[in-house]
Amino acid sequence: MTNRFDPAASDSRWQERWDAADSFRADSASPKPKSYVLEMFPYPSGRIHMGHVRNYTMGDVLARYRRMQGFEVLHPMGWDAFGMPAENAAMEKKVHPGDWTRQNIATMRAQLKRLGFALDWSRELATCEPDYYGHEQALFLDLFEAGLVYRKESEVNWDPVDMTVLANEQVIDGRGWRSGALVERRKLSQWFLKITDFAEELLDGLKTLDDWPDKVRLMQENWIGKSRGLQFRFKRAEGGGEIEVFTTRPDTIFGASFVAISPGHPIAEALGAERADVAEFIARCRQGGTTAAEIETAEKLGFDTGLEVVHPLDPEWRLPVWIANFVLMDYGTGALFGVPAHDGRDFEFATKYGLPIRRVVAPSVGEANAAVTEAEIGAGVAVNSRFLDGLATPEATAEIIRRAEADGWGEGKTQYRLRDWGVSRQRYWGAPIPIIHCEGCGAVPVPREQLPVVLPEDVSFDVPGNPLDRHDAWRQVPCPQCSGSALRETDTLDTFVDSSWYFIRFASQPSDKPFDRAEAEAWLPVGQYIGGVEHAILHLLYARFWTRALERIGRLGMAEPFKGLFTQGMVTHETYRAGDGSWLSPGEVRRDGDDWIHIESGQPVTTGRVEKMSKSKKNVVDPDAIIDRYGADAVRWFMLSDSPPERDLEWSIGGIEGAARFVQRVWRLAASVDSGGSGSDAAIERKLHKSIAALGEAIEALQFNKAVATIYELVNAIEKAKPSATRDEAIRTLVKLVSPMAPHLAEEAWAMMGGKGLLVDAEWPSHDPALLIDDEVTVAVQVNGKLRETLTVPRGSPRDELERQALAAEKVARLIGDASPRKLIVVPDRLVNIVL
Ligand code: ANZ
Ligand code: ZN
Repeated sequence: MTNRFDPAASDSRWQERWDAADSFRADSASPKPKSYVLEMFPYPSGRIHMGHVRNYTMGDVLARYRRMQGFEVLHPMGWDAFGMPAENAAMEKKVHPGDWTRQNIATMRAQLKRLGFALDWSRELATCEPDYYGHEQALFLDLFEAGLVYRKESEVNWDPVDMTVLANEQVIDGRGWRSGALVERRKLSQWFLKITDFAEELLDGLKTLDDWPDKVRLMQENWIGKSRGLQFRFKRAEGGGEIEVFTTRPDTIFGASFVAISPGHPIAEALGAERADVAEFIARCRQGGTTAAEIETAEKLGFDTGLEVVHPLDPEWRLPVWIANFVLMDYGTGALFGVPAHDGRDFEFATKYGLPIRRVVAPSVGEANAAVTEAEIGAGVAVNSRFLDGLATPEATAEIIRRAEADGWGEGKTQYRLRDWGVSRQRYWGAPIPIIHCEGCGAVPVPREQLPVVLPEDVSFDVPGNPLDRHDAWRQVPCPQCSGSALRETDTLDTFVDSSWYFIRFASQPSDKPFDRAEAEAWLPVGQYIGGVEHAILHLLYARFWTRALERIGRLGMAEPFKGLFTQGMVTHETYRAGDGSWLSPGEVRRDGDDWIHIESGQPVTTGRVEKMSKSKKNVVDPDAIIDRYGADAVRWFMLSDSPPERDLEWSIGGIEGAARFVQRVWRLAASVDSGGSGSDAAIERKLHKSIAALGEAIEALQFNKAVATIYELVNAIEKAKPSATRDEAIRTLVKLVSPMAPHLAEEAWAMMGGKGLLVDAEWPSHDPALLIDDEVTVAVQVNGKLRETLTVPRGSPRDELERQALAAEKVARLIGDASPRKLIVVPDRLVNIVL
């Protein structure tokens, strides 16, 4: 029984023991210092994948380590359970989104439990349950009352065949993903959160996040996109009216060759109402998706309105007004002046429509007349710009802003790329927005006592569109204000809202309110947050915003929700293809010498690139099958070992088998304890203390591969050592040290060695700093102050011993010859200087 560790028997035994002892329940009232370790909660897509395993193992090591260090640890798990895949499944498989989601949660929860994560399951939550989203609705109303929520017309992707709104990710190459129809942009009244009110704060706050990766901070900074510029007005040449524009390059004002307005600009719309050709053009612009990227890359389309404006610095200078598809309505003023020589989009536009291209910036004054062959977007000096000529870009910019302000035709302005957050989704499987629309009273909040607004269960997905729109029994309600007949809002909240505050609800979950402030503040901010870099922008920005919004309305006393952030790399795997190009899964192929063979057909297989595990490439490895074969600890160990955690980890059979063998090596050491050794072993003792120190440092820094390497080294050293009491003690400590990574093995070994209680409750070993210091020192030997030799001697060697060795050293003896030293200076452990 003791010669092999048997995960099949052990894993579940210890999981049950931890459960029974409530080992991982986080006590908010505990007097211990608190530590909140959180991994980004999963979307319940069906099954756990290796990426989850890697992510959660990292968090688990940290959580278990902190717990052993004496912290009260909060390490929760839940489900980001609303979202489109559930509706797609409903349409394709005729299952209710709720059934599909809850089934997936059950499967994935069971899978996670098999990995033995130290999670407080008592705090598990699923965002699709009314006891979560009801509180979210209350928070939404809090923000609504604080003026941080508003409604406005905004464009959505409209599928004209399926007659439904599409999410951006459902628009593929400008077409609806199911119908294949060309997508149109349509205006709908939608709900927005005022994240732009926090743009400066969110930007500033980034500076305080020292424990975040620089790249994530930079991505957020770019997303917020602060730019300084000039907002000013062009007078209409026809008399009456102005067109206001925003520019970040006022210095290029003498290079303007046209003014462009968005198809949604009021002037464009007014023209469209009068003229069929304008209306037709605007309609053409509306084709294609609503993403900024799509608008950016779409072919530039323009329409010359025939209107003109006057240049603000030259009353004689007229500029044509065009309607252009690349001008966004919700940025700046929805209008710009085009400078083809110095802006890529303007260059493309001017080239296509034969508009002038005039250089007004050059590397030097001497190059004022160099030809412009492509847009030169960088800074330089102003040329062909009248009174600006010769000024460097920043000075020219400042000068124009100064004049505009002095003469009253414009103002310097800070602009952010960040837009308000549109949270309306025309979907069923989301949190209903708690608003009732009444013809007389307008948009009325659902009274608090009527929350949660629960999603109706009896819906069908036979017809495209949002089933809530067709559900009259649910929709038709009396107006809370006038009691007249009114209709519920049928839009649901963006699922990013759900994930913007779940970490607060984990910390505190009373039933009568979203969270208790004091309890939440006892845990927050999250000490260490771990997740994929794909969430570097939106999720983290929205969660930061939500936290600040709660702070502003006096609900929570902190500005930033996540103190430390770590983004882990992906799990990758080789890909395989059959002769006909179809993908093959790892289970369908086998190795044959240096080649791979398709097991079923015996045909050769081409191996492809190592890529992120994905269903479409069939290069996934199912965690369950691997746990069945090797046990939880081997999987955990492998997830931590081969690569730095921020980098990709390539899955390999060799890797998992190596991990499984290592688990057995530790087991054999544990089994060898008390096999008769007595006496001490100073070398092993030092190795142990160095390992404890190095391991702690590695885990604190989340360098799990280094942590693993430290343990490997320690195991190697112990294996080589002769039996001794020190060795036995080192093995007992080793078992504690591996426990955050391989907790089942560690418990089993601990029990076998006669350890008391559960190992999870043991204290983390401490190291003796004195033992970190090497016992040998290098002593310099100088002759007349010049280094001639070095000695390696035991630390603390006596003076006369140092003198003797120094004088006996070959080089030194040769130098001294027959002379007798006048003086010998000895600095113990460091230096012997012989003065001749
Ligand atoms: C003149 C100009 C000259 C510009 C030049 C750029 C280069 P960022 O930096 O991202 O804030 N712009 C203004 N409003 C716009 C809108 N609604 N849709 C699309 N583009 C718009 O972008 C600011 C620049 O984007 C502005 O500066 C304006 O073009 C354009 F050599 O004005 B610029
Ligand atoms: Zn009413």
